[in-house]
Amino acid sequence: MIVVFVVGTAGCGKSTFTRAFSEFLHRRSVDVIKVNVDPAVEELPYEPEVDIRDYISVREIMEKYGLGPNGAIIASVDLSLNYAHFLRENIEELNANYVIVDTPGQMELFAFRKTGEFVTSFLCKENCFIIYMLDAVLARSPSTFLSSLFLAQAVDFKLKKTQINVINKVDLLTPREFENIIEWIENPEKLMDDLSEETRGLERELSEGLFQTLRNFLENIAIYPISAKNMQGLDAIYGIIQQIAMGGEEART
Ligand SMILES: Nc1nc2c(ncn2[C@@H]2O[C@H](COP(=O)(O)OP(=O)(O)O)[C@@H](O)[C@H]2O)c(=O)[nH]1
Ligand SMILES: [Mg+2]
Repeated sequence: MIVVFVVGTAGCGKSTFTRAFSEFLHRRSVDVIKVNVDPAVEELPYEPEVDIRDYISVREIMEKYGLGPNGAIIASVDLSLNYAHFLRENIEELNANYVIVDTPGQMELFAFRKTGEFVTSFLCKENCFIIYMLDAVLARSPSTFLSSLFLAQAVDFKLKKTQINVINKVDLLTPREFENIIEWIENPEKLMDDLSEETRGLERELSEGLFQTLRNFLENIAIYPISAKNMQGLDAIYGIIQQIAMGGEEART
């Protein structure tokens, strides 16, 4: 069983990707299920086979603990831990080849609290992948691209699983913007040049410092451009997952 957790900032396209990638796998006759672990989501673009909302209701938590909507969302993500064993039983019973786990809208509630580390390790023992999703629209300038990469690294550092970085919504970029991003991925020096041009004074010094911190990382990672909307780039994601899962390597991509 291969388990893929989709993680990224609110609105980057995790749920849309969950739908798109499950459709992609389904068309290849791969047995796939979709798991929603976001207790606060109201509408999903797919029908999950396993759903935390069957166990937790944000509305009930608001009433029971006298919380407002924000407090109830935080509490409900934390309370998900108590139901993780139900999710695991449900997943095991379905015994699919691929499990795609769509994580909470607010990434920080999942990735940077105990919940994320616990749930990812509890639901997956081997062949676990984190698809870390950057939002192309939010990464169009050199400095926003660099800060998105820091977030990707922070998640890798926290969750410690095989992480595949993707940049979603490339269908919304102009050809020029798309070219820039591909160039920054392939040639970090170009990113540094563009950062120097974009920033001034202290900000430039800071961006140079941050760039140097990430330099090794930039030279060793791949970031796959995709569009969950029009299913572009999904074959590359599938290819890399299969390659790592079959090879059994502890690859860092
Ligand atoms: N154009 C475009 N829009 C996208 C893409 N992926 C997601 N969206 C849109 O972005 C918004 C947020 O997507 P959603 O999947 O709910 O994000 P989540 O919060 O990360 O689960 C929705 O309006 C989606 O239709 C994409 O690849 N291209
Ligand atoms: Mg979502």
